[in-house]
Amino acid sequence: MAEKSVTKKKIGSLLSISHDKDVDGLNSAAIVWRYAKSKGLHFDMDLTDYGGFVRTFSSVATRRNTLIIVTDLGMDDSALDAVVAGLSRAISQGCRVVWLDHHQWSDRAVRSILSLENKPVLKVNPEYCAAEITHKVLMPRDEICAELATVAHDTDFNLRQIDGAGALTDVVSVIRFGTIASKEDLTAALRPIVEKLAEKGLAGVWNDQAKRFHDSLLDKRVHHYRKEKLKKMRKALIGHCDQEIHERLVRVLEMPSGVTTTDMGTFLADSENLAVDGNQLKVADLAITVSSGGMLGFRRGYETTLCNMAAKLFNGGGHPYAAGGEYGVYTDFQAVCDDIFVTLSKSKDWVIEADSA
Ligand SMILES: [Mn+2]
Repeated sequence: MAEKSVTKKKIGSLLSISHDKDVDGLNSAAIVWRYAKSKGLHFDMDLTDYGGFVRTFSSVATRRNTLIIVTDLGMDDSALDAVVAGLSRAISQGCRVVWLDHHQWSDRAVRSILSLENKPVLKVNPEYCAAEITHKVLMPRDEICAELATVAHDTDFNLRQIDGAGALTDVVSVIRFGTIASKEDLTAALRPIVEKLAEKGLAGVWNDQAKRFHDSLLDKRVHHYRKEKLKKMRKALIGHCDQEIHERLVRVLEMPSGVTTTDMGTFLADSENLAVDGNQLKVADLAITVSSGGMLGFRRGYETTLCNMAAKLFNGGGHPYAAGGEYGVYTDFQAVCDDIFVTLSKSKDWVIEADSA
């Protein structure tokens, strides 16, 4: 019944909406691009982030006879009405919706998407990264898609076993931070990278023998970024604040601009980075970064703490190994540390007890 009310015209184009923040979002979009090519569909792409949903999904309302595939984005519940309105309009104009993700979804958000017309598909599985889900659902037998999924998994689960995957993470950061400074459109800036990934996989951008990018200017920018990043992380470490709470070492740092929380977390988990002024610091059980806007990042050095449970005490959430929360705008870093320590000392939910392991 519902189907008949929808304009019956063949799908002729594909719109990929994916996350602009990391390799998982990019590779998901690249897999969707390969799928579009295999089906002979005209391809458009919109890379976005939480906070950008209203803009992205309002523009979706102009679409006709388009397959809309959303990847690596959970539902931003505060934008749910705008998302549903945009998608409903598009569907009434002959579009179909496929949403593939691995984040936390509220029951209400799931119901809203599944109650759309024209047989929406929603697959959410937190066990995989989004590119893996996209690969399995759209192009399970395509080898390049399989590689793109593996590369994304390496970065999303922070395994760091594939050199090109780590380098690609830095490319996303270089381009992201670059467009923030120049106010250039991020989707347009990332498009050439995604296009090459869609054509040839990682080899489209990365020379694995020489361990460098084909694009020599990009390669230079990545090198420079890595050097600067390391300097900034070392400086941030010098200003750290440590406290032992429930027999767990908690370390709080101010997050430098132009560095991702994941990079900071990885840096802090390696004792080789922790020699400060001739002192060798211990790897912390829980590391918390405070951004200048008051956002908190949670990473752990050992499986002795639960980042998601710690983040929950600060209006946030995430995974046991990585999570985010909120403190609020601040001026006095020392006061922030004390506040965080007091809050953490009031709960043991974030501590994994040794005897329970
Ligand atoms: Mn992801």
